[in-house]
Amino acid sequence: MMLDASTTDARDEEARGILAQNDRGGYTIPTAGLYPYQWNWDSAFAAMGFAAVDIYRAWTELETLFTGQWANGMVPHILFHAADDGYFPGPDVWQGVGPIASSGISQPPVAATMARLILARNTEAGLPRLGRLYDRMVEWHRWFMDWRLDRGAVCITHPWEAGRDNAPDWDSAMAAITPDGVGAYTRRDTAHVDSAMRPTKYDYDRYLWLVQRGARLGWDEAAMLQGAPFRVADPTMTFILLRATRDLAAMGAMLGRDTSTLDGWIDTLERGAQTLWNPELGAYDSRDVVNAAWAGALSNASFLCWYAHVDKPEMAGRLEEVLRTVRYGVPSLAPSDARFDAKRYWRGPVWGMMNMLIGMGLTERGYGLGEDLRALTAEMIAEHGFAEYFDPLTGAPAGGGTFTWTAAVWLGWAAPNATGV
Ligand code: 2M8
Repeated sequence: MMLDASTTDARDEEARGILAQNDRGGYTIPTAGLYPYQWNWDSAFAAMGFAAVDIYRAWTELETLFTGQWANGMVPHILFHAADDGYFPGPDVWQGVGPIASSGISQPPVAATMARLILARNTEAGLPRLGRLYDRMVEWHRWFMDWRLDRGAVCITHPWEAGRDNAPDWDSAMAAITPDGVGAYTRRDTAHVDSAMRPTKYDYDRYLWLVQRGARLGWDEAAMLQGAPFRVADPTMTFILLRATRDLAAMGAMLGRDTSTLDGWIDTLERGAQTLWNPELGAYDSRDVVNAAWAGALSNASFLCWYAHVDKPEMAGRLEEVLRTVRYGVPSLAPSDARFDAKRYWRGPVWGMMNMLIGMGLTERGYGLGEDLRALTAEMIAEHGFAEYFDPLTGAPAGGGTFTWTAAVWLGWAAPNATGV
């Protein structure tokens, strides 16, 4: 379907309005109410969206994110800049040990890739800003290489670290946890969003149990590694870190830096990505390191392979199969999987930013499916608005509304007028 100019213009305007409305001065919240703080990968997407409007504001978004970087290089997944009791768990539960109140885990490092896209829009304006961020980005990537690898693949230590919170990828690892002593708590997310679209209490008990363990150990990575109860090698992290490290190396070369360390990391991560190939599933999958089990999940993260410039001929066929069963792009889980749930968060819905990363990769690798995915995402947003995520069968909006990364994806990639990717 071709989008008409008036619909496109109206959505452009709306998307710019959402970024402005969620801007808290130097950083952007994902959406008011449900997520009132700065989230790591949301912010990187926001920066990419801002670049279509104001290139300087785009760099500021990334700079604010890195003000939360810890001494060990980690960049937290949430920065609690200003107290807000609409979100749980807050800073008192996390007890982060960085320069500003934060969580104690990270999130998929899309920042270097988004920085490279922003830089390409205006290199002259961007180079000095990048020059100040570059070493911090390298230190963050080094932290992943030091603390998160298993056979070269990147592991998560908490479902929230992958950003795909309740994906079936973590089911075996979550089942092995007995969340004793977690205590009473009040969730805030289900006050904002229908609980059928959110993780269950079973999930939340385990999420909190893992947070409490980290806080008790002062978020000391060496201490947390001993007897680690949750460690899953994940395609989201592995493909995204591999891609981001390539982009960081390319930017390092532009700045005249020695990138040999980054080149070594790229080799390691390329080998690591191959350890995520599950021959039984015939696709990239998550690998539970503690319990030595495959997830058996054909997810949207499986299809990030092209984004990391990792080609496997079977994957295009797998993607076509999945796309035939849905309306609007890559669902977070293949509908043929018995665990598929069209509205429940990372167990079925379509996410605009995942469509973007997959689509970028496909286009870069010469697959026409990349443009198809862009057009489908544009239609989905034009018809159903700027929701957090969408039912892949009907497009019905789900989760939070007026969502930053959906607006950013529209402005930077999906919209007919977008020129950012
Ligand atoms: C969701 O995760 C947060 C915890 O980090 C939550 O549900 O409370 C995920 O979709 C995550 O990927 C995203 O960054 C965050 C904010 O949009 O929300």
